[in-house]
Amino acid sequence: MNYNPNSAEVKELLESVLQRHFGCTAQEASRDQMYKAAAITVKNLLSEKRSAYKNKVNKAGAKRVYYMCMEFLLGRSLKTNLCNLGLADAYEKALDKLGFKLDDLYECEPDAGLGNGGLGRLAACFMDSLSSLDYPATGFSICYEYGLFKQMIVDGIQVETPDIWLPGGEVWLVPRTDRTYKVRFGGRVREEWKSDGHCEIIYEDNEEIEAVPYDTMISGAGSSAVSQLRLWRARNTQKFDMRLFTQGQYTRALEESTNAEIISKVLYPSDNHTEGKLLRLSQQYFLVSASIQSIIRDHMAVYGTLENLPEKVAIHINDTHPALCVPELMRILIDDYFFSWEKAWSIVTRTVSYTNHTVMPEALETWNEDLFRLKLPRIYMIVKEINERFCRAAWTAFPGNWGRISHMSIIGYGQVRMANLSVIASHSVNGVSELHSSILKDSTFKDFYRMYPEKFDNVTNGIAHRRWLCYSNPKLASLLDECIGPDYRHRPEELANFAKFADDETVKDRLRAIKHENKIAFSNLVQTKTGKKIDTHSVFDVQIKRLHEYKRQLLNALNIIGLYLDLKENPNLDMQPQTFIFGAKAAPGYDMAKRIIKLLCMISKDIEQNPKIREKLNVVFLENYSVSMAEALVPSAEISEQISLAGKEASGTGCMKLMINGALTIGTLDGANVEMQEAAGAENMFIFGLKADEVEQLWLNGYSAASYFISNERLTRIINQLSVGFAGESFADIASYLLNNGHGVADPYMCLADFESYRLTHEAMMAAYQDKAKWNRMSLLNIAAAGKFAADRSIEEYAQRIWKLKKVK
Ligand code: 26Q
Repeated sequence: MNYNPNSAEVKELLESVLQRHFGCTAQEASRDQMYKAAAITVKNLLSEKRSAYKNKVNKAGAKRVYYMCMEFLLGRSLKTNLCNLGLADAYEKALDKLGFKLDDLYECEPDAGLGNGGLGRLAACFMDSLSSLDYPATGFSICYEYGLFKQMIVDGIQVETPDIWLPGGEVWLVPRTDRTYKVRFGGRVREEWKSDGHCEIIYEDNEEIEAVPYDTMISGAGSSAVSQLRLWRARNTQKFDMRLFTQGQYTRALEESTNAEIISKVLYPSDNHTEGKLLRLSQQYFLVSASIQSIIRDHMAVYGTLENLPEKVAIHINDTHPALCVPELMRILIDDYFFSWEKAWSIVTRTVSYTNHTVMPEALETWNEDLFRLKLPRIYMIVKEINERFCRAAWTAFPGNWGRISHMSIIGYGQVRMANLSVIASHSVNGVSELHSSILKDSTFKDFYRMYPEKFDNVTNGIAHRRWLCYSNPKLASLLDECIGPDYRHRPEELANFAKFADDETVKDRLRAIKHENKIAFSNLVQTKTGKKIDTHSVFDVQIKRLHEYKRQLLNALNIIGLYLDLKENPNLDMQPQTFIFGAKAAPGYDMAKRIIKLLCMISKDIEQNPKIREKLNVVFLENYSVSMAEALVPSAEISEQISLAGKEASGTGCMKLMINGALTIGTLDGANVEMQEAAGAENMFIFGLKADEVEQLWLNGYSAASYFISNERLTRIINQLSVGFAGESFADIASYLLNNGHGVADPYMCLADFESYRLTHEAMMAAYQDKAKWNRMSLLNIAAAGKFAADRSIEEYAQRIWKLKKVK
């Protein structure tokens, strides 16, 4: 098969797909039909390429990784695939001949929003690198009918509507109805000893749900590998009740058949927070059971034995959400293949590895033990046995130390603790930045670290730099091509060579011109979408991420209110015009997050009504922030806000996307910021605030928000203004949250403690912005230092140290 069609061949492919799928010619086709035709041709090409690659992997007997994750935040696929495959030119020309613009077709594609934020986007970036680096990989997740909700802002209030992505997104999926598996829930289990000495597990009154795979192909850039992402959809196995059907109760028969299908209906829209919902547990087991069955089937087809599983298969659990992989694999090895417990445990623990993505206590998953036992009776028996054996081993390691052992056990106080299960069963446990990994060792998993120090590792996160730099910021990419050659596209560490141009005035001028062009392009986009104008001569100050108290959008707002008051007092104040741009979704049930969105929107509205202030200060809250919106915005950003309370943000990856596009960071020493500063040099970043250990200390000594309020006159005025409000709405509730929260602690994320340091640093940043030459130099050096934060580097580390993979070319 020809994986490299020229424009004439592409034209033929498109015409033939249009004819076959839509019965129309290119002249008759709508833009949407042409987008679908293009997607189908690319999908076909990738399928062919994938099967050739799979044959090679099988022949070589190469080890593969299976990346298990409840979320893959893919965004759009057409552009990445065409660019990765080097086909964008051929498609552009072919479409030109047919009367279409490739750029218009890109806009027809809905985002595949099958994730909340960082964790899901990381999974998508990792799949890209795995393919590009020729590692055999499969991702497993759920084919949610509705991805992350769409956000509308109505009078400053977030309103959620369903994300109906399948009509435009389905073209990328290949349903494999020939490869379905059954997943069991509920009922009872009985053990029955057979005359040949083995024990049979009998299931009674349980529910069976069918898992149907929908496969999508993930291309690599200039590689022979194509990875597969397998998304499971739930289907009812109980057939129609024909009796009801013939009695004319047509709709009731239908209703009953859709019951099981709610499992893959919708993505839970909260991140860094868990609620022990039964449906979520069902989703997790559904993903895990179908995926493990699929892995075993494929492995048996090639090797005919499971003895060598750890040599040929790595299973990675991305956070604890798919941790049921452990008991599910045990179940199959023992119940279906009759392995002894010891043998099965040895296989499982050499196969499974785990990444932790958070240390926030409310995000560590636990399940009610009774609920768990009722929903997953056989899995519960296995988890209980794992726990008993673990506790015995821990007793040997820490004799007599009951406190420590009960803290480490999987089951305790009526809860099943998924993080403990994950650590105990994995051969590798890693955090996602240096700081985060050391917090895991020193605090979250301290006791486990003493018991199994060799398991603990760090792999700092990275981003798909081709998507986030080369494809979304083509002007900057061409400048880099000219200066350092195109090798950085495959070897991101080569970006370091760009530092040689730090004193080259022509290059720096061009860098600045590119930033300005990107600002104009983004502001035009906002104008066509919303009618709002952004002043392209103001500095673009950007905070884009999920809305969460610990990320402190509120700290940013407090500083903005300070500037607002300055301008109210003195409208002629000599000040660098600033536009603060926010993009953020709040979990639907997270009231404080929604209040903060409202605050930002009302400040924005208030300023709009104030022509004098508007000249120098603007706030833009972008509705429905998404991967595609990030791709449009990031190239235009000049300031990157990474201002979480130190010790709370495991890594952060938005910071990397902004850095590689030349934005300068204002941030705390949290997550990946620490390593960004090491890479770029302290003189090229704007670091402020408490450090993680200082936060810890202040917390232990008793944090008093009120003392900052009283001693800082500016802060007093700002917080009083919250009560007065903006555009007619008071935010006294937020003022009291900061000062004397009725329940819990006032200002739990210490906005007030970091305020003054943040304000001064922001001011210093504005001063630096006045010196254009200096600013451009810093921007250039940030780009040059961003190579470390490419997902290619992260994946090489996982592949070599954790998964022990070899490339198959
Ligand atoms: C769990 C149970 C029930 C419902 C929802 C959840 C759930 C869902 C998503 C819990 C957590 C998440 C997502 C967490 C997440 O995105 N964490 C981020 O991961 C990034 C990649 O490593 C890091 O860069 C961020 O610092 C971290 O916040």
